[in-house]
Amino acid sequence: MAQVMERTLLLLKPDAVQRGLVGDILARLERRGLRIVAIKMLQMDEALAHQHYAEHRGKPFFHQLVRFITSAPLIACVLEGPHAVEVVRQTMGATDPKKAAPGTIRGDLGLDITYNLVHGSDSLETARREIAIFFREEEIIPYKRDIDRWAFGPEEE
Ligand code: 3AN
Repeated sequence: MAQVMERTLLLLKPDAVQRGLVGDILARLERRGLRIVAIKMLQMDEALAHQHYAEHRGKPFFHQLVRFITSAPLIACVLEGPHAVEVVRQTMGATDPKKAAPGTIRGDLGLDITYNLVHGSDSLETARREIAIFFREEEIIPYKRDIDRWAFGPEEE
């Protein structure tokens, strides 16, 4: 059966970098079977944060969120695989780590709703918009792995 291949944006937020959890978090998603097709470290400035979090402008937590996300470097990556958007969201756990299920990234590693370690696109449409904020097309490297047929199922794309 043909697989629905998707790309999604994952941010390892400043708290993940500061706490030395980058490897742990990426390992969980790699072990799940997803393929990293782009990755970089950067520090977001206010303009980029406003663009990325445009949907939250006006909400009471917006300024705190922008202050946090711009406060230190983060890692941005593009992950690819069947149903990647849903798989990443599910592996992240609920937005509020207090409510996130054990076994998820936030449920295992987080406590606070602002310092919640990761961001993942919430739909395919959002993923396209968010990936374009962080990566130029030539920074995304399409490739196949020998294990893809074992991780993705018998047929890719
Ligand atoms: P998610 O990161 O799970 O997609 P969103 O997109 O609803 O959640 O929220 C984006 C970010 O805004 C969250 N990761 C969190 O840091 C922050 N946030 C969301 N809701 C709240 C809230 N009620 N109080 C404080 N911060 C919040």
